[in-house]
Amino acid sequence: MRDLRASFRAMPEQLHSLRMRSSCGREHISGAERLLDFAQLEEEMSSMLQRALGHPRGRAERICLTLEPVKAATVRRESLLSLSTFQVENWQQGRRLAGDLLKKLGLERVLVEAAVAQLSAGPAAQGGVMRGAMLIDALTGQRCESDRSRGVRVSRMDVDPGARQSIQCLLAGQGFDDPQRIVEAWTLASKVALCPQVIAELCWSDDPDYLTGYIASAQNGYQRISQLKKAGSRIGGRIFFIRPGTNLSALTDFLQRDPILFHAPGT
Ligand code: WAQ
Ligand code: MG
Repeated sequence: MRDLRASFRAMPEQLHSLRMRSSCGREHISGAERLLDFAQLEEEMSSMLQRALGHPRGRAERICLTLEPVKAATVRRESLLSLSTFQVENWQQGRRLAGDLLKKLGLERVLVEAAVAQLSAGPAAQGGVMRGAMLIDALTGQRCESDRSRGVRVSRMDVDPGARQSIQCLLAGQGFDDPQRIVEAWTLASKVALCPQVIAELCWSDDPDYLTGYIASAQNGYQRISQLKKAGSRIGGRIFFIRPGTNLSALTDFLQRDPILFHAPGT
C-alpha cells in the first residue's frame, strides 16, 4: 500500500509541451516537439536551441520556442508502430518501392505520383518546404491544407520516459546511426497512424544529407526506406493521405493538440 502511494506521488500532474521552430527569412529551417516532465525542460530547451543554431539547412535568423502545460490526466498511452527497414540502391528505386507500399494500402499509383511530384517540387505556397504536412485526399488527389506554407504540424507526442531507454537500445541494437531522429519520426508517424481518417503517411527529410524516408500506416507500421531522395536536396516533407469526406478541423485538432506518450511496440 505504501509503495503504491509513493508511485502516485512520483507521477507528475502536469507535463509540458515544448515546441521549437526556426526559420531564415521565409524559409523553414527546423522544428521539434516534445512532451516532457518539468525536470527535463532546461536540458531539452538548450538542445533544441543548439539544433536550431547549427542546422545543416543553414543558420536560423528566428527561433521560436513554445512551452505549454498539459494535464497528465489527459495524456493517452499507446504503442509505437512496428518498425521495418527496406534497403534500396538509389532514390529512384526507393520511390518505386514507396509507390508499391502505398498501392498495397489502396492508393492509386497515378495519384501518388502526382502527390510526390508536388512534394519534390517544393510544396509550400511560394515553393520550397512547408513547416508542416500536406493533406491529400486519397480519392481526388486534391490538397486540403488551409495554409499551404504551414500545413499541419503534429505535436504533443513523445516516447514515455520509462520506455525511452528500451526504445533506444532497440535501435542501437540494429546499428542505426541517428537514433534520435528515428525516434522523433517514428513517434510522429505513430500518432498520425492513430487517426482512422489517415490511410498512410509518406515522408522524407529536408536535411540535405539525410536520405532515409518512410511510409507509415496503422495497417503495415513504420516502413523505413533507406533512400527516398537525391543526396544534397533541401526539399523534404510529409504527406498525409486522407479518406474522402474527412472532417479536417477534427483531424487537425487531434494531430496538433491531443497529448500521447508511446511505449515500445509489443510491450
Ligand atoms: N508535423 C508535420 N510535419 C512536419 C513536422 C511535424 N511536427 N515536422 C516536420 N514536418 C515536415 C516539414 O515539412 C519538414 O520540412 C519535413 O516534414 C521533414 O522534416 O527512420 O528528418 O524533420 O530514419 O527533416 C524520416 C526517417 C526523417 C527517419 C524525417 O524530417 C528514419 C525527418 P524533418
Ligand atoms: Mg529537417
